[in-house]
Formats: sequence, C-alpha cells, structure tokens
Amino acid sequence: MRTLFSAGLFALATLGALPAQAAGDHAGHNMASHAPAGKVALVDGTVKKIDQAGGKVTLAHGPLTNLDMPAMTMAFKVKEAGWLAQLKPGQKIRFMADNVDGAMMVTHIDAMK
Ligand SMILES: [Cu+2]
Repeated sequence: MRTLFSAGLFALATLGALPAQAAGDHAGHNMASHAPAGKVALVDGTVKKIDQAGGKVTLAHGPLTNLDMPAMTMAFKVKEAGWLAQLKPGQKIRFMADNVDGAMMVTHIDAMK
C-alpha cells in the first residue's frame, strides 16, 4: 500500500512539473484547464488579426503571468516573421510572450495546425 501511494504522488508531481509534456500527451483536453503555476507557461490565445506588413498579430489572450497582464485582446510583435504566414484569424494557439525592449513580443507559438 505504501509503495502504491508514493507512486501516485510522484505521478502527480511529475505532471505538475512538466506542463508542456503533459499538453503534448493530452492534446485536446488541456485548453485553459490549468493556470500556470509560477513558472512561465504557454498561454491560450485566439488569433484575431494578422498584420503581415507591420509584423504583428492581434491575439485574444489569457492571463500572462510573466508580464503581469490580465486576459485581453492586443497586438504583439512576433519573434519570427514567418509565423504570421502560418496563422489564420480564429485559430487557437498556445504561446509565450515577453517584453523585448518595451515591446510585447510573441516568443513561442505552439499547437499550430
Ligand atoms: Cu495583453
């Protein structure tokens, strides 16, 4: 019994520590189900508008804890201009953003299909 109990706790701890891994394993039921726990984690976003010329994408995004930002809709620069060609309005993504020299920039995009 004691061994089983410990193994269960370990599995829970592992899931919590590896959100990206868990998301990959359980794609489809992970959207917005877990709030980022302290560390920078991928945030859910919906593509609203793409500005190819300006190198920007407008996203309706969930809370960005690393930027101390609540959920809102706003324009971001993107780290790789090529990402813009792969995005479509209405598309749901998981992404990471950071403040780069005072500009909000998407630094990572996941779940692009
Ligand atoms: Cu924002």
